[in-house]
Amino acid sequence: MIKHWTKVSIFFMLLIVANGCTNSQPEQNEPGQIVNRVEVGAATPTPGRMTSGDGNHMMEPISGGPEGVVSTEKGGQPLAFTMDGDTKVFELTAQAVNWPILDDTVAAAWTYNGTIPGPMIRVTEGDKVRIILKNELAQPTTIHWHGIAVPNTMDGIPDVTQKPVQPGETFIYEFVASPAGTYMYHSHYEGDVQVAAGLYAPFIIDPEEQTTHLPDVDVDLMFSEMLIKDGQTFAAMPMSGMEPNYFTINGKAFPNTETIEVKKGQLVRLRLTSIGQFVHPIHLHGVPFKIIATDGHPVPDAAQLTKDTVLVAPGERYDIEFVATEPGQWMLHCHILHHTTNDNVEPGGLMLMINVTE
Ligand SMILES: [Cu+2]
Repeated sequence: MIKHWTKVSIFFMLLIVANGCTNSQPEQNEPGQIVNRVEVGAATPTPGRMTSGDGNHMMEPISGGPEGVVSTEKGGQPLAFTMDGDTKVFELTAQAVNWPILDDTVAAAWTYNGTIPGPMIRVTEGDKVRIILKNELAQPTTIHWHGIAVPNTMDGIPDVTQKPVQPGETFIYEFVASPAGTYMYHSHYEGDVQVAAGLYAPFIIDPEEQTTHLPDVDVDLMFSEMLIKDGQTFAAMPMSGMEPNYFTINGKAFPNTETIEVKKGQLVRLRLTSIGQFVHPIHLHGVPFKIIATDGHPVPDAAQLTKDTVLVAPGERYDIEFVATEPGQWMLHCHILHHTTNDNVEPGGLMLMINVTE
């Protein structure tokens, strides 16, 4: 009798196990998800560390690169990639450098690949991309793909969607680039310090099929701020004692900002991006412009405002276009006029020239 019940029990146990197997879900292996390359931390209910918890930490000076070595590189330049099957593979190294924002003013900076902004990642909508981040900073970091529709595990929020990438560690991000538009990538670990220190860069996704007129000149401009006093660099922020005294376009303050060269009659697209912690009403001299995209998304023709000034708040992108009809040296600048100074001396900061020639 006992034997019989044992047999019945085993039979039912096997039935339950078999049933469990047939009901179990197949393993998810969606494109863009990390595939067992790096251990990803389990999600926790605590919010990600967007700001420094320790107030004193924010006030510590940024540690620069090797003493006496000042970068001569240009920021925001297109990053080369290699192909792994149908995936475009990009490599980024988070590293400290000494970054000149003016001929006589060098900031201590944390960067991607040694420049402010970091290198531009530019791909086509639908491309599979893999970004290998190596952290050579003295502290943890992560990357957030601002505005891009990435899988949650690729979103770069420390202790929520991934473990922070510790000094010396490598982390692999992988996703399908979508939708088309003007985006950026930046640190999301103690962002108030790390973004201000220079960990930001442009990310452009071109549409698969170009439906609008392609611009003749296409320039991405990232606005930020810095606080440099007594030869030390601090993370600028809207907080007493931490207010910036330098303002940068693509990592440089006027007159070291890039001059945009344009031929008369050319269509110019400027991708205005505020990555710092202050709002910047950007004003164009000479001709009005149309706002053709907001935060990466195209604005329908009938809704495109014609303006000469557009307020770009932290995190926002405005793609503006205009035809350069008048030859001359035309200025683009922030209209909070303190932002056009270098350490309180005018002219400086958020200004650049658009040189229109015949
Ligand atoms: Cu401004």
